[in-house]
Amino acid sequence: MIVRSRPFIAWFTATFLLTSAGAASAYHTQFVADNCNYAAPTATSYITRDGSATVALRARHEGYQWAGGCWNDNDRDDSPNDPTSDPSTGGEGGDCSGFTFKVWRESQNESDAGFYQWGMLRAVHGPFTASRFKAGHGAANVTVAKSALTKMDALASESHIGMIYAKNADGTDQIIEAKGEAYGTNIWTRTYRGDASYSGVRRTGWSS
Ligand SMILES: [Ca+2]
Ligand SMILES: [Ca+2]
Ligand SMILES: [Ca+2]
Repeated sequence: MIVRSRPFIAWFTATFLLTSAGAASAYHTQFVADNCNYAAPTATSYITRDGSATVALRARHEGYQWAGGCWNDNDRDDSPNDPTSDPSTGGEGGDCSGFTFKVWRESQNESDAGFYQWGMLRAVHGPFTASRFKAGHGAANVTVAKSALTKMDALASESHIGMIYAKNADGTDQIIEAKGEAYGTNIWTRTYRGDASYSGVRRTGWSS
């Protein structure tokens, strides 16, 4: 028994240490610390719906970070399985409102409706929660009837916001959104338009 137990203990210890190391590196992947920057945004004179869709698509298949706003474009979640609802985990991705803020080229100054291009790896969330977008807060944002919504407008509830990538014939939409820690950022068919808890929101000033 003694002869047999020693390898078992060694195996168990090695496995336990590997498991612990894996868990430790999944939490605090250091994505923001290792990859992101705080460069000033580039002021631009316009915004187009097709251009913003292209910007949004780069975030597709990347991660989700509560209160985050920095991602790369390698089509994998570099920071999976972080604790949820923790703004300090420093993982890859925007949250729903941070993603919308960047795609809509908004200013951190809420009274400025101008266009500011933020780099993909620029860590920024902006001042708006989903609830505040829903209420049309900020000079750049207005509420609109859901029937008037078009590509790259948004549907927002008190706790979530997603942008319309395409409308489906049956009244649902293909929504591009930073959905959550377990889901990342992607396009899904959603019924937000028919859901009374969601309202229509638009970024003002599209040139096309
Ligand atoms: Ca991508
Ligand atoms: Ca990634
Ligand atoms: Ca994450």
